[in-house]
Amino acid sequence: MSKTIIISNRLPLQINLEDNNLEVTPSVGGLATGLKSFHKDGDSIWIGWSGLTEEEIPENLLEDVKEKARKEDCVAVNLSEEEIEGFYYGFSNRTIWPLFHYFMEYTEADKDHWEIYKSVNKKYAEEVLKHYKEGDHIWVHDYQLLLVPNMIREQQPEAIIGFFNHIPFPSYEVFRTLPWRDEVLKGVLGADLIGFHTYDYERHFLSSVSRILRHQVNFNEITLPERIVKVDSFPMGIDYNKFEDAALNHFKNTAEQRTELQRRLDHHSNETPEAKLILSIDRLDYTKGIANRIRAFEYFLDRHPEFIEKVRLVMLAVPSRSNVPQYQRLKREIDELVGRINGKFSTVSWTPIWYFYRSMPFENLIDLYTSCDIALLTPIRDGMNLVAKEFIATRVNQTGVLILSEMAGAAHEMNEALIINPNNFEQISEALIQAIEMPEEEQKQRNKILQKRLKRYSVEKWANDFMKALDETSQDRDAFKAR
Ligand code: GDG
Repeated sequence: MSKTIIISNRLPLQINLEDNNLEVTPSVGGLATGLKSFHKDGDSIWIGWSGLTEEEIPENLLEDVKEKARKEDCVAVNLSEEEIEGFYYGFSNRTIWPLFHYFMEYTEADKDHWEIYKSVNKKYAEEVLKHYKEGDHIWVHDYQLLLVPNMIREQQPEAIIGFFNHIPFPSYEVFRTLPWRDEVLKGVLGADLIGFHTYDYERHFLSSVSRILRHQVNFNEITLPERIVKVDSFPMGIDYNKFEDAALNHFKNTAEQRTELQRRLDHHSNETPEAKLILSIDRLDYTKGIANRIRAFEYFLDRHPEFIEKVRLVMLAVPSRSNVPQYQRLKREIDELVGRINGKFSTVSWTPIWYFYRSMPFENLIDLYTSCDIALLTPIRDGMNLVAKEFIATRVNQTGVLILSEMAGAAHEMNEALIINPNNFEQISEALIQAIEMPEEEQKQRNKILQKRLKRYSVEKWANDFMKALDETSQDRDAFKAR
C-alpha cells in the first residue's frame, strides 16, 4: 500500500533529555500545529529532526530516541551541533528567512553555511530514499529543505514529489540578490507540484523561474525539458474543530478547573469590567512586528489618554532562534520597550502591558484567545499567520475584534477583520479605537462570516487539496510523455 512521506526540518514532537530520561513534548510553530492532524489521520510517516543534536544524545539512548519517534510514525534525522549551526541557524535563518521576508539588511551570504545547508539537505533526501517505495507520495516542507525535491528526483526520477513553502516568496528583484539563486530554484523544481499560501508568492516564484532559469512559464505551469512542474496557491487553514471544541470546553470549566492564568484574567475583568484586553501572540521574531506594535500602542496611549486604565496589552512572545544575533537584539529591544512604557503609563492599580516571554501549554493559549477582546497582530511580513485564524475559531460567542496586518498571507482571506499597515501607527491607533467601540452586533456579523470560511477551509481541506493536486500531476506526466 502506498503512503505519504512528510519531510520537514523539525518533527511535530520535540524530544528533550531530563536527568538521563527522554521526554516528548509537542513542537510549537505553524507548520507542526497545522500538519499534525493530517499526519494523525492518514497513512503517513514524518521525517525530521528531533530537537536533540548527536552530541546531546548519550550512546545508550540512541535507540530510545528512534523508538520514541517511531511510536508517533516519525523518523528522526540525526544532526550534529555543527550541522544545526550551519544549516539551521546559519543558511536557513540568516540567509533564506530574512531574504524571503524582505529583510535584506539582515541577509548573510556565507559560503560555509551554504555548503552545510547542501549536505544536510542531502541527509534528509537520503533518509526519504530509505523509506520510499514506488507509488508513495513525498511531501517536502519549507525553506530549510529547498534542495531536497531535486535530490530525491535524481535518485528516483518517477517519484511523485510535492513541495510547500510556508513563508513568503519574495519578488524577483529581491530573490535575484541570492548568490545561489540558480541552485535553489533547480532544487525546488525537482517537485511535480509547488505550493504557496498566496497567489502573490506564486507569481513571484514563477517570475524568478522564467527570468533566472529562462524556463517557459505558461499560466501556472513550468515546462522543463523532461517534464512539467505545476505551481499553485493553497492557503493553509487550521484544525478548526480542535480550537472551537477547546473553547467550548473552556467555558464549561468549574471555578476549580480554571487555570491560574484564567483566574488572573477573570480577576482583571471582574475588577474593571469595562476595560478591554488586547492580545498578541507570536514567536519572538523581527518579521512579526512586535517592537512596532508596542510603539504603536505607546502612540495610541499618548494621543488618547482617556484609555489609560481602560485597556491592557497582553503579549505572549515565544522564545525562538535565540542563537541568532538579530533575535537576541530584538529580545533586548522588546524588554526595554515594555519596561519604558510600563514605567511611563502605569498607575498604582494598572500596568498597560502584561508581557510573557515563554511558550505556554495549549490550555493557556485557549485562556488567552477566549478572554481577550481584541487581537492585535501586526507582522511586517508573514507567510500566513495561523494565530489570526485560531483567535477567530475560539470566539464561540462570536464577539471579539481582529486587527490584522495587510502583510500577513491571512489578510487575503480575512477581509472582515480590521486590516492595517503595520508601519502606520496612526492607522493602528484608529483601528484600536474602532475595535474598542465596535458594537457587539457588528463584531458578530464580521466573525460569523470569518468563522464560516475558516471552518470550510480547514487544515484538513488544505492538505487534501494539495494531495489531490499532486495526484493529478501524474496525468500531466502521461500527457507530456505522449507529446
Ligand atoms: C510559519 C510561518 C505560517 C504560538 N505560541 C504558542 C503556540 N503557538 C502556536 C500557535 C500557532 C503557531 O504556534 C504559530 O503559527 P504562525 O502561523 O502564527 O507562525 P510561524 O510559527 O511563524 O509559522 C507562518 C506558518 O508557518 C504555517 O504555514 O502561517 O507565516 O512564518 O499555531 O497556536 N502553541 C502553544 N504554546 C505557545 O506558547 N502550545
